[in-house]
Amino acid sequence: MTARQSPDRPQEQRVYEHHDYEHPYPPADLEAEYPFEEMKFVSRSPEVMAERAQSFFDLMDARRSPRMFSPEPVPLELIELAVAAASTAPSGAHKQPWRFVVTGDPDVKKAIRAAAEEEERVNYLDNRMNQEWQQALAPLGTDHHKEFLEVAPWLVVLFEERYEVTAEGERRKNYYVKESTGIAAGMFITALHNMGLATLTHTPSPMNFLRTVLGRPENERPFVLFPVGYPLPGVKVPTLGRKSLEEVMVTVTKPH
Ligand code: IYR
Repeated sequence: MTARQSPDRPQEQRVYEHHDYEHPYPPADLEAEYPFEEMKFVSRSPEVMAERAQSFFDLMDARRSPRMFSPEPVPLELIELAVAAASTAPSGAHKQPWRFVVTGDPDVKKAIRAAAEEEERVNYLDNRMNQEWQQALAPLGTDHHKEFLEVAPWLVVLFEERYEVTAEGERRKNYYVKESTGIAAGMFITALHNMGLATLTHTPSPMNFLRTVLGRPENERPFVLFPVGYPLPGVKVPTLGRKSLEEVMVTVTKPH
């Protein structure tokens, strides 16, 4: 379908075209100092929007987190594209305070597995996770074995960049680091799922060992570890429902 035949409609055809802002953005003096450009935006018909909304929901609703991965190799280019997509995430003051550290090296993966299993042994077997926590995990059946850390072709460790270090070695503050990195994490998972790869949001705890094993600097703190690859054929996942829309969304119709 060419752009001309597309059912998407041009911006000018929207019903509500104008609003005269009292405080237009950007103010002229700002635009004189910093570069601005017109936002590109694809305007779509309600029918096309509904179609896309439904198919995106269907896609996302089919995402699951396997705990056994296939050793089948995955081209690094796919991981790079997922990271690039994740890195389009909005972030505090546009600081993009994240780093995706990627390894497929068997020795690095082995070291990560060993350290993660050691921590988890304490969590599960020495009850560092209290009873309530362990009971909450019971339906998932997780334990201290983390074999997937060696089997999955790629491990991607997402670090939050607590502060930036400039080329001159000076510290610059980052803002809303956890929120920004969390959004990037969600977009990474979405990008992987959309391209046909699987991942598990894994949080070995505590996970500071990842900084040491991966040789990352002091300003980076591990946020989440993603084994990435194909699910082991036939792998089982817990039968889980999802909260209904009524449980996760509230519409407010008048001021309180
Ligand atoms: N970090 C442990 C425990 C664990 C905690 C939560 I919350 C989970 O959703 C799953 C596992 C582990 O990785 O096994």
